[in-house]
Amino acid sequence: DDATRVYSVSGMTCGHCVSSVSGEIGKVAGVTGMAVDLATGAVTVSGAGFSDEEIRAAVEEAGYEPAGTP
Ligand code: 9UX
Repeated sequence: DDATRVYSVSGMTCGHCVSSVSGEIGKVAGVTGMAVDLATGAVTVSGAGFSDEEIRAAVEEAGYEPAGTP
């Protein structure tokens, strides 16, 4: 099922942070698009078949902290 979910990520402070997080989330199977808002930490992920756990793991892999929904 297609889904769009919003996650909150703390610790991103520059465009390179955004690139790192986007790169890792982009590796998750089923992700077809994302938008990272540097100012708010809101990370919107769209696609099908991905899990919250996979997204959180990708955020941690990139070196940032997944938090609750913004
Ligand atoms: Mo920019 Mo982000 O120099 O951790 S990469 S602050």
